[in-house]
Amino acid sequence: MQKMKKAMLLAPAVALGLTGMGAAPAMADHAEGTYSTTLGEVNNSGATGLAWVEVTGSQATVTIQTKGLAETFKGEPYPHVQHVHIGAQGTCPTMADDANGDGIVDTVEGQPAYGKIGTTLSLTGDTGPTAGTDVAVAPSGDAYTYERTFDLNGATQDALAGGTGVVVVHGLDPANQPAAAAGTKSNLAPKLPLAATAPALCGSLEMMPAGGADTGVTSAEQGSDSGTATIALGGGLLAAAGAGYAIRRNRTSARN
Ligand SMILES: [Cu+2]
Repeated sequence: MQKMKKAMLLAPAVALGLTGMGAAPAMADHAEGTYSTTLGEVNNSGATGLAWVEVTGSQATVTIQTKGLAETFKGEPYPHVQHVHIGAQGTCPTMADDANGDGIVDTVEGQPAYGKIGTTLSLTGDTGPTAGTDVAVAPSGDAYTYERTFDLNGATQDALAGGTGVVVVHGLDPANQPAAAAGTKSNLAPKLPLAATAPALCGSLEMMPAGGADTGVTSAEQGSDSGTATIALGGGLLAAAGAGYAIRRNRTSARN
């Protein structure tokens, strides 16, 4: 009798998914693993980069290295808003996606390929889509290493697990772009020129094979408190790393 009463009391909580030990772990773990991508240029930005997303439970540690991005904007370090886009093809746009023919694939024109913002890769604070155009929390300059660990929202976890997560770094140098880049306002942040929010780098995140080739590239920790970390590079990514990246985590950009 006592047992049955307890079971009846538990039932509604289980149905609502309120029990910590119930269905939750399976949901939380489905995206676990390390995802990586080589970031390729969009809009002839001339930039290059690499990105990793290590998911453990609901936590993600995101590392992004960039080179060759726009350096300054009105005399200040150029802010590069960056996101994990989700919910579309999981691919990067090409110039063929320049729907209005102005010579620039803007952020909206890229959405059929990479989707909308799932996670904002900000330096501090909110990592949701609403922080997407907040240049005050974006890494900046022509080359940076970004690293941050934060709670990854469910929609982005789902996209990673489904193979539709795409890292996009925004912000073009108007000097290297067609006139529309400077003369047209952004369709995302109307106070900014189109170039400021148009994509400059893009890469589709793919899960790295578990137990895959560990090349033993060990990060040189520089004043970090997180201990020694090793980035196991798959064969393909290692080739990309040959583009001249020192694999290191010096937290020059992420300040939190
Ligand atoms: Cu974006």
